[in-house]
Amino acid sequence: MAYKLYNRDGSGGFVVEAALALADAPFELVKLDSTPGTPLPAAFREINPWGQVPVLLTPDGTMLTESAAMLIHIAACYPDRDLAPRPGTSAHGRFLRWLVFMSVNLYESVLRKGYPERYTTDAAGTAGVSEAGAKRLADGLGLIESELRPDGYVLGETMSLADLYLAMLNAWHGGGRGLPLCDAVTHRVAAHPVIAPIWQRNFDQRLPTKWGRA
Ligand SMILES: N[C@@H](CCC(=O)N[C@@H](CS)C(=O)NCC(=O)O)C(=O)O
Repeated sequence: MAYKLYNRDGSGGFVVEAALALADAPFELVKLDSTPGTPLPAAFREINPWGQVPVLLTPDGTMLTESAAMLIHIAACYPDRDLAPRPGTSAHGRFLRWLVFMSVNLYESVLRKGYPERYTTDAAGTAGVSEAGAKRLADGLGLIESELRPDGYVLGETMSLADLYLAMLNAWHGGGRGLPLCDAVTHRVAAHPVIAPIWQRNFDQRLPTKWGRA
């Protein structure tokens, strides 16, 4: 039995697809006909009542939403692939900290930037919400930047699924904006031999920076 991943190119399911590929897990990708930055077709609510991608159906048919939950689950299902530190260690605590930080604070900031009308009842105030979302994303990436070491990854010397998440957020942020260590991680993730084709299909058309090939 295989996993089934619902996503649209350029959206947050990128990290889940890349994690499944790193795990060498069998999966089917269901690509929705929808453009990033727009609401998904109403019919998709039959699969996810919250109306968002990614959605992951596990081999036993369990339906998961929340990209961070999917990454934690995949890492736990494939412990020999070293996608995350071993549960119960301090390194795993740090892995959870940064993954949840990025999911709760930074992914959410991207949504504020892209869908500001959801975050205010003031129709005249959407530009401000969008601007504040962009600033919050920049601030959060700046915090991660301050913790990174040159040639390092989110957890130190070893790449983990947290770096895939950082790379995706930083690519959405744009790159070349005073975050050289985040940019370096993004380039290394995008150039990873297993991830590169997935990255290119998701982001090359959509984003001006051709990550991984600078
Ligand atoms: N907290 C969710 C956020 C998912 C999310 O915001 N997905 C976006 C695509 S990147 C989406 O489905 N946008 C369409 C919409 O919100 O209507 C997660 O981490 O998976």
